Amino acid sequence: MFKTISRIFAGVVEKIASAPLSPQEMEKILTDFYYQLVSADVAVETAEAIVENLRRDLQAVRVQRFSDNREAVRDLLKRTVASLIKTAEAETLTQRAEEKKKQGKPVVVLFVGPNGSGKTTTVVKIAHYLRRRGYSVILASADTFRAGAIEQLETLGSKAGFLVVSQHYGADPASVAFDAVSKAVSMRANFVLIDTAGRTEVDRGLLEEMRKIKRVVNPDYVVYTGDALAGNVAVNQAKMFHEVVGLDFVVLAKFDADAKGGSTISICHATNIPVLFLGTGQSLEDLDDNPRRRIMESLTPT
Ligand SMILES: Nc1nc2c(ncn2[C@@H]2O[C@H](COP(=O)(O)OP(=O)(O)OP(=O)(O)O)[C@@H](O)[C@H]2O)c(=O)[nH]1
Ligand SMILES: [Mg+2]
Repeated sequence: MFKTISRIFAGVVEKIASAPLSPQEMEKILTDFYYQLVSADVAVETAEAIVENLRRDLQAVRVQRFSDNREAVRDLLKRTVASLIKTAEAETLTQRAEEKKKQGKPVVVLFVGPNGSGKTTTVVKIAHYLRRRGYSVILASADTFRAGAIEQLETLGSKAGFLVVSQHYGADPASVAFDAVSKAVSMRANFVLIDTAGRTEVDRGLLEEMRKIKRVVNPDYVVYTGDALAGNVAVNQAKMFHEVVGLDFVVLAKFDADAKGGSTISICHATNIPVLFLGTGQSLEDLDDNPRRRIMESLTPT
């Protein structure tokens, strides 16, 4: 995980800390660093921000001092990345549930994202996470589009012991979501997690449908499930979803398989939407509720 980025970071630390550098030598190192980041799936704007911040911080504390001081350079670089990523606390969800409980209402969370990014798996993992913290959860299968999608959620969800609200293929997803919310109100469930169909910028109808679901159920949160493996494309996809439907949080699935690491950092930085969880595998437990710690730890080579 994050092998490439952590290697690049280790390399730049070594170069900066191994000898006193002239301003020209330092500039050359920073330029190389920039190109290495871009080749590891870091979005251009994010790579620029990392290099700019590092340049500024190095100047602020004077370069000469870093000769043979790897620890200080490493810390500086980590702080640079830490300042660019934005994460959220999972307690946001549970606190909201406590508030809504008083009103006799569930917290409604709508999951959106591109095809195959990990939405359905993430929905069930988060349901499991919330249940372990004492909250009841109902799932809604609002992907009435892709063949097999309803069965997939029903199988995963009911195996884990959740009630899955569904209709037939071709049914209006907003109506499925509405049913699930009504059911949650009558059962006094704490959460309704709505799984939706994967869509891209060319699926005009599907994008409009996503807006309709939002209009009908007025979710507390819209969560974008992004694929950490999608590289630079992932950043543009997330921005597009944000424009069309408005996002509150990002969950980055397949973090375990992201050998480069660039897209994770870039999605955090470029969308400016906080990351709530990281998906770290295919089983129910593979969900990390401390994305900041996990990302920062991954930056150090093992
Ligand atoms: N390694 C790994 N695989 C994951 C993770 N999350 C999901 N997957 C896998 O990614 C594949 C797609 O996951 P789904 O949950 O079906 O994705 P989706 O976004 O619902 O897909 P569509 O409904 O077709 O758009 C499955 O094989 C999952 O097991 C993760 O965090 N790590
Ligand atoms: Mg799905």
